Amino acid sequence: MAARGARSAAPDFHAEVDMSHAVSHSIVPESTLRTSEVEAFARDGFLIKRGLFARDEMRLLDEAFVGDRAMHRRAYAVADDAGASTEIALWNDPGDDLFGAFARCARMVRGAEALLGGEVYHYHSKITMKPPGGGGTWNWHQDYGYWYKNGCLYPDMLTVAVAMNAANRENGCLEVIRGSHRLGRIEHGQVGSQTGADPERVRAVLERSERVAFEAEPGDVMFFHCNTLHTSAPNRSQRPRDLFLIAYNAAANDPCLPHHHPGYTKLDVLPDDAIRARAGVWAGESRVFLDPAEDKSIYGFRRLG
Ligand SMILES: O=C(O)CCC(=O)C(=O)O
Repeated sequence: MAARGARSAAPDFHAEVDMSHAVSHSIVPESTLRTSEVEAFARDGFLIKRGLFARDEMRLLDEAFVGDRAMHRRAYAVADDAGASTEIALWNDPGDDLFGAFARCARMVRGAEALLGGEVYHYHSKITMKPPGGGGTWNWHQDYGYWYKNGCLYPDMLTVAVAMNAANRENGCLEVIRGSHRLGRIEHGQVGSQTGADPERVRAVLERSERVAFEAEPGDVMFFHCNTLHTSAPNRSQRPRDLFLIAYNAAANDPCLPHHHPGYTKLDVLPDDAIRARAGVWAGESRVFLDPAEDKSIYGFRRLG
């Protein structure tokens, strides 16, 4: 069978993979995911892995996040439908520092490959921040509501959300609708300054489906499909709520349009111990952050730095 996205420089073995059935079984022997977990992802559109990252690894990440001032200076705020703002810093190149080690380590990449059925590359990384007593709503959306417009032809993409602090409904944890990836792509339009899913459609889906809160401890992760509807509420607590989100695209799904995220770029996968080996290694000013002015899928932003 010819590989889809054939102009991709992806390795040949993808020619054997029919991505439309990609989530039904694992072809990635190095993955630590069990077949039952791959099946759960195919059924539910998400998979929660508790403690994928150890406490000491999360302490290193927290130290980097607090200490790396560039991350905060280059963050920007995006308004929700109620006029409150939620904050984000985003970059395309995973890099070779501690943040890059999380995005490139085998636990993450091989997991994403097991769930998407073949090689993936790093599409982008971001940290979304809701400070104590603040932060707005991420209105209901599918990530593919954004990424479709970027020329990603197939929904063979996913995001891994890494909880950086304890999260529950009070501080605005991530919430998903079980099975909503099977709806296909819903119409998206402007909601506040965000791209949001058609609110009428979301209401109807919510009446019929289970809403699941990703209540988490640091180091817990949720893999979720790019068509899984998700949201998060403002932070009504006195604790921060920060989420490290790493998006992967199937190598065979090289976007057909140039846009503000990369096309297929071979990912140099690191062993899992690369995180501890990069303790205190932060890219700082050398990281190239996305300038939100380049992002056509948001309708306004406010620079924070
Ligand atoms: O930070 C969150 O709660 C969700 C962020 C999100 O959905 C996104 O960046 O696409």
